Amino acid sequence: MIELYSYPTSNGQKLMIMLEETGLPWRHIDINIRLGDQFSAEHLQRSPNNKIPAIIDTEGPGGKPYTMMESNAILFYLAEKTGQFLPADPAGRYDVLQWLIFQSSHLGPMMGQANHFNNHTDVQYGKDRYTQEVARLLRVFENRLAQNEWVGGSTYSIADIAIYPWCRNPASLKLDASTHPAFMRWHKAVEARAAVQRANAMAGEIRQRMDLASDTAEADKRISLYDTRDNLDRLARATAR
Ligand SMILES: N[C@@H](CCC(=O)N[C@@H](CS)C(=O)NCC(=O)O)C(=O)O
Repeated sequence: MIELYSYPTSNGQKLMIMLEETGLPWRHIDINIRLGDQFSAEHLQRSPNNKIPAIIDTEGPGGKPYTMMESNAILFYLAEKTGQFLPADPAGRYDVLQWLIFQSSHLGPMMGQANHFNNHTDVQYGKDRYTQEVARLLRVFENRLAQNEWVGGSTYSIADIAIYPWCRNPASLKLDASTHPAFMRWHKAVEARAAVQRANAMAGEIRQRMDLASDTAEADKRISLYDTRDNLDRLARATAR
């Protein structure tokens, strides 16, 4: 059984898709990042960086429970565990690994910064810098897909699973078939997969449940994900010896 400690953000959703794709038995344990659950002592044991998602595989390596953080490392782990969505040949594997790291070190962080500056600040410099960088990265991605059916090459892989939730809504990224035809072809193919559709539906339900919990919680329990000034103190309090 895979226990997924998460919230259905893009990084959470990619693991829901992978778990549905592989057919592994799994369950979702709500970590409400809008209520600060990521700073609980229990969650920090699973995810020392106070983030979601994390997993516990109750039958990990050697048949023992195994705990992991970092969504793309988890994708890699689940791919190796099941022998799915990661090519067996070395070149194919490294192709997938490159695009997996492209997602976690470029696309994800830059989209996060663009969202922050555009929707939560008045800082024009930050808005321009990150909006332009995201547009550039999406052009890199379009160029890749113009030459390959899937991100990693000729087969659907964990690289597609890692990137898709970040691009679920092409219109919000100003992408369409006239400017990004290869992306739109890929997006349609990903969304045609039954596991992706199941995971998307589940993500909607889980988000509704968790957002209701945080919206109805007392005001002093809620935290703003866009105001990180108290996060060092939160971490220090939770890990004080
Ligand atoms: N590189 C990490 C990023 C994880 C991450 O940034 N998680 C966000 C939600 S998508 C989070 O937990 N935010 C809560 C916080 O920063 O307090 C991964 O891929 O797992």
